[in-house]
Amino acid sequence: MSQQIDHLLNEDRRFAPSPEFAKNAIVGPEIYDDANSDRVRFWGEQARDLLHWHKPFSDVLDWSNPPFAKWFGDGELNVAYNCLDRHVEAGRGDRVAYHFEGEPGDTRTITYAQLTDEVKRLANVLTELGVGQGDRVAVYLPMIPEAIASLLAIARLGAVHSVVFGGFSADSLRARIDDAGAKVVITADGGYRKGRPSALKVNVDEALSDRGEGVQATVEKVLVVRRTEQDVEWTDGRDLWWHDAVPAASADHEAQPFPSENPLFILYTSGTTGRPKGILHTSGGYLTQAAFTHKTVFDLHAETDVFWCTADIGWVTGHTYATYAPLANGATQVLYEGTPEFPEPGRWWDLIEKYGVTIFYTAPTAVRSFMKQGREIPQKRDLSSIRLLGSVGEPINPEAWMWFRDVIGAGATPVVDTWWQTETGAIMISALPGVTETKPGSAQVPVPGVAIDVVDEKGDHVGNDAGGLLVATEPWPAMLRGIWGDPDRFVDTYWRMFSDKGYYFAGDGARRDADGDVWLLGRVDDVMNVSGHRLSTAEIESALVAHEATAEAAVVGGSDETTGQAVVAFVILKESFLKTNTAEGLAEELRAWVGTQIGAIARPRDVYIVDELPKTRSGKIMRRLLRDVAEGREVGDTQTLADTSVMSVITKQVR
Ligand code: 6R9
Repeated sequence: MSQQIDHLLNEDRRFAPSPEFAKNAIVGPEIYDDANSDRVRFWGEQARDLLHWHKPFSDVLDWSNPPFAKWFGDGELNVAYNCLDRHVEAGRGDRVAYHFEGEPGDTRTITYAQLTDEVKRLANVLTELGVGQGDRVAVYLPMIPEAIASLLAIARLGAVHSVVFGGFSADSLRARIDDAGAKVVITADGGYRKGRPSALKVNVDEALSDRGEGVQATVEKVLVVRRTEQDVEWTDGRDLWWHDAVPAASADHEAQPFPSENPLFILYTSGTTGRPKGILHTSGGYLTQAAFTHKTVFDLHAETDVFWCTADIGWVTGHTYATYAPLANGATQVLYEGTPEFPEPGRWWDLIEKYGVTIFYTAPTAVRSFMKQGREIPQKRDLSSIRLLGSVGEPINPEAWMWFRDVIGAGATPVVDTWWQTETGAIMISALPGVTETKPGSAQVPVPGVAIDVVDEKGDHVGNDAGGLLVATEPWPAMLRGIWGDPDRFVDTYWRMFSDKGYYFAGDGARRDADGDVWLLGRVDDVMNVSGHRLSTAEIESALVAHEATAEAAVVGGSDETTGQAVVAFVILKESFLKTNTAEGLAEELRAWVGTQIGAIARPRDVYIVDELPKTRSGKIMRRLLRDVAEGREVGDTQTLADTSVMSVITKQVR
């Protein structure tokens, strides 16, 4: 990491907003003073300005029982009403909500009026299926308009969605369905990826089958979208087709108000243990900060902009910036089902040209893979509609930032690097494009109304030109309200570390430069970041040891040119298996195994078969040393190892 820090500290390029951009910007520099003068008043004003409250709130923040916050606690609203009906009622029903493009090239233009209509019908169907306030509904869908409609219909009923990424396995889906106690699952026969129909319904069937002795699935109904027309198994009485149920339902549905703190969604994310955490978000605070950051960080002019966030709804970025925030702000978006490379590497640029995308929000891993393919590909398209670029998911290295600005942004477009997490719900650190002089590679400053700091292990501010841990020092509206079903884990994971100060511990390392701007340096815990997706070392280790051939396994994140980090596994095999198989064959089998256990994104790039793992005297695996091996470095200090010769054996076996 020290090499990386040196590199970052030498970064002295600066890009001030152009006068034209600043002149037309939604907000100016005064917003910081406004927010800093009284943070709580400021958020109260944002909530009133940006949202419709069925019942106005009088209390902005209740922080009397930290870390359990209540924002706008006595107010009532309906999240879907805010995203849909109010725009239609204000005469904006004909505005396009989504330009949808399927991977095979099918398209649909969906206006706010049409989406509202579809959501009302679906809300009636879900009501019929017994879904009401507080019930959990699992969503396992590709990036198609029905996915967006599902989230909104569930929210409309005051129920709670739990989206499971379509790339996750049946086992991962089962664990999430069970943890949340979902009553209904919404899925599709399949979706299109890389030119092929992938199967989804079959995973739902598997997740709901074979529950074992005495284990009752909570799922009563499965609603199935027909997308690929592949054959599916059918369970009568449980399964129903979307195209039978939804069009036949009434399009009359009045949105009821729910308390601001009514749960909106659970989203599972990897932590430092093998068990994913169900991050819980609620309604009013989440939607306020989502809408506020979308408007200010992306300088949204809703009448003219076309916004495209490339994230899948399986991740928090797809929740906040491909669904809730843009809809709350009445924006027009692009929704694309497939991968950037299909049918050929310029697909995304074609979409930008075709739909006149003005604001483009994606991940550094995508930018780096486009860099590899060469600038000729985007340069063949007309990308002149773009006026703002955004990055999220992992640190963006200065070279990728510059390439993004130069090649995609014609050397003139502002780039905002936005730091946030599933837990924070919305953007926390970012430049404001009409205000901030940007620096390639730095997320820079907290957004107005958010208080963050970089501190040492005791929680003391490190000052400028120093590194430490990133914390939030004050509650923020979109903050997670807990971990589903596990309040102790919530307190332990995020609030124990700096409990005397009451700070939220983000799990990221960061540095302040001489100006006090923040540079994110990656996770400080056993969480990896592969292509912007969070994966836990423990989760993959437990998948590996679940294979009959594995005796022991250790997983680390090794740096990777394209994906940021890559999963690297060190595995000790059971003797008996080595007698009948080759090490190479078993390594390949284990890679595939992790793919089926968790999902393709978790599949290790490398599986090294070794005889031993480096352990301390107390038996802890020293991943730091394995990371040195994975990255081809000189192995660091081995003094605390129980057996100091282990590392030379491992190094030999790997090379
Ligand atoms: C939104 C999202 C969160 C983790 C976070 C950090 C990394 C996200 C970043 C960034 C540097 C950025 N991260 N954005 N690191 N610069 N702009 O990605 O949520 O999937 O929960 O991941 O991603 O390490 O802690 P999530």
